Amino acid sequence: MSTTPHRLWYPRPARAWLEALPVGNGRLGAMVYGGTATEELQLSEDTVWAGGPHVFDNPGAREALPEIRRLVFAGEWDAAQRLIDAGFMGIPVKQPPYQTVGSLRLAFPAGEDDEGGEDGGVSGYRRELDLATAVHAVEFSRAGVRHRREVFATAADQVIAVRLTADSPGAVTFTAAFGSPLATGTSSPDAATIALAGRGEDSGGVAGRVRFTALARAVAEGGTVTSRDGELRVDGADAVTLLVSAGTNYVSWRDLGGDPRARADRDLAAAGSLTYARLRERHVADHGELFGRADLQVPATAAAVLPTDERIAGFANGDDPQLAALCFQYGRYLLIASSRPGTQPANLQGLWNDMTDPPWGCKYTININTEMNYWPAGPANLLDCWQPLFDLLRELRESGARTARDSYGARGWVAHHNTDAWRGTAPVDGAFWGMWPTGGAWLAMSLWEHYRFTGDMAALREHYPVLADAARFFLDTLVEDPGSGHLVTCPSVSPENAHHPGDGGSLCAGPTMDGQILRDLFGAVDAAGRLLGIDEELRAGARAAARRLPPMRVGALGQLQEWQQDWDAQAPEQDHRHVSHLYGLHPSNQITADTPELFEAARVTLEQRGDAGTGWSLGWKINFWARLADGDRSFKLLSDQLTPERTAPNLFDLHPPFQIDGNFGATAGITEWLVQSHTDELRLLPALPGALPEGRVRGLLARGGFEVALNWSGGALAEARVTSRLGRVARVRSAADLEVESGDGSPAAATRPAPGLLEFPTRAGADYVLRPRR
Ligand code: FUC
Repeated sequence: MSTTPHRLWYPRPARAWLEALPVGNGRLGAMVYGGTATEELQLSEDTVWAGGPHVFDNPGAREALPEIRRLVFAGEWDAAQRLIDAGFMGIPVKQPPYQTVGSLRLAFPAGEDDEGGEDGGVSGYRRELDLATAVHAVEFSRAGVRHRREVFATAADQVIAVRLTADSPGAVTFTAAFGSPLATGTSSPDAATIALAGRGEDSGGVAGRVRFTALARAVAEGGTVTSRDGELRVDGADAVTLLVSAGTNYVSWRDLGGDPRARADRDLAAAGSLTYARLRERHVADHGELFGRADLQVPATAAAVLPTDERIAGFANGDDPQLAALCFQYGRYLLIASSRPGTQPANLQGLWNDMTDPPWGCKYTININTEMNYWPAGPANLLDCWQPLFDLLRELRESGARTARDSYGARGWVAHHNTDAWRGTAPVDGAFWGMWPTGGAWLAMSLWEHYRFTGDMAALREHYPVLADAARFFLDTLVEDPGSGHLVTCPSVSPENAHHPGDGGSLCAGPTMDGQILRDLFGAVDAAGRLLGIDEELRAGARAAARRLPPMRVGALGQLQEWQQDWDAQAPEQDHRHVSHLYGLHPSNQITADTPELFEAARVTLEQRGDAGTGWSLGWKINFWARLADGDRSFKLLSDQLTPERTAPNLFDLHPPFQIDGNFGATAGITEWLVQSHTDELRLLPALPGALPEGRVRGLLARGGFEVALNWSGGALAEARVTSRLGRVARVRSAADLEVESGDGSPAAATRPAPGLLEFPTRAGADYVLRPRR
């Protein structure tokens, strides 16, 4: 099979933001339109937020809590909701939004054949984004001159670089200027540079205190460069490198003491000391080091050469399976571009945002969305990209300790369903959506997942306090349910779903998802504390509390109950997009083929909910069906996602509107077709869709410290190569009966403890080749 390049391409410029293509270095990003007469780089910087450092906690919350609990247990949900909305919600009740930097716009002289402002006379146009190099390129001819423009955002040198060239001398002429809804001024600091200064807006009574600066500097070969009153002019150059930098005063969630201009100046000067060729080389190497760690190849059909938007429109025809491989790599590309060590985590739109008031504030919704963003980090071999989430968690431990103390009188830390640049942890958006205390705990499970993939004890030691304090909060706040006697969260919700009509119909005690998350959290704290040899008392408490959590239950319809009570059949929204109680199926491992009744109930639940949903809801269902070992149904959910209704021309997932979680959910789901390790066994091709009979993948990571490469053919495993990083015993499951030898050809000592299970010791650093027994 020849290697298919991973590229998005189009025969015309973008006319709208969702046709433009994203580049990003984790912090600084651009949406590139690829125009010929004009070009727009719509810019984002991940610390440009409205508002400023702020304490969101409601001072009356703690006093209101006993009565809120009483009302919830009494089934007086509407009254409970009124009390929560009046006295428990954060102040203000909405967290401030992430905001756009603005745009850098280039204008080129009109083409000779131009009529009525259209850029006529252009031929041979193509724009593309190469995911392997993270370079955007545009090529076209006009008036006998071939133009090429490249754009990339480099993490190695912290700028966006634009290179404009033409195949005839003196043919590069343009003006460039910044525009921004948040501008406080534009200027020309020197003869080759323009500057934009701006400020984040006030929000809900919180003063806008983020200040930012963007700079653009032209370095021309031949021709002239001038800058006046915020406009840059390049005349008759052979080639031009345009460098864009940006800085803000954001140092951390409670420190705005940075100097935006100094940051932007420093980055521009450093990048400006390198040639374009060198900047590009450093960028391609840096990106490639991450991107190249994994690859998925399936045979390309004729449809694979079509423009990307046509491929999306035609995916339902079933003749373009390679688009699934492109989606897999696009999610990896987007995570690399929006989440690098030292940056903010990927938000609801990753990094890219052209609005001052984007949907849901483009924040961190942590009742599914932010978690989903990071599902690919382990399996798709992007461990480094996880770091911003761990930094966020370290900070939430601090801000959430105040909420735990002031709103609940508890130790530890808590975060509800949403957070932001200011690390807000109080409940927000109203009781119906926001009264969910388990968001921080779910997010914190990523720290334990990191250990499961890496076995990294130093990281575990560093992360442990976040996990331990998350558990302490629940040890202090779980209450005994007067009905069931179990230890439950109260008040809580099963994210965003109502069990009864009425204002307070979402409020409840001990929803199934909370029990599942806390079972995981307590288990992780117990296991981590044991590995580190610390905290025996906390561990014992966590074990005891875990035993008293409500069990998962099968309801009258054969479904997994979403709540302790069998309310599912009467819930007002039977097809609700959240399927929170299947957390136990994915991402957790509490529901597997080893718990057959729950496994079947999870399947029944998914059938009852139906396949329809928002982009991220479909993304989660791709993963659910893969865990249920139904590759065809899982593929069908990807197909439902890959329609013009749910996927934009630029392959951004649509809620709608654009929300990036669906992209990451799809990438994670595709890894689940090929390799699963949630039970600490390596499952090879556990859910291979019939639509992908041939293919190969390399670089997938599995829990236990394994890296896996696979070839398959005729829908069956041909060969697997397992690299052991930690030297642990490998337990491998596959449909075929396998035999194993060491990568150097020597036999490996394997046993078959159960049908379909092969077990063998490994050495750290060694490879093992597995093939079906003949
Ligand atoms: C949750 C979801 C919505 C949306 C929002 C950002 O509230 O229920 O569908 O994704 O997050």
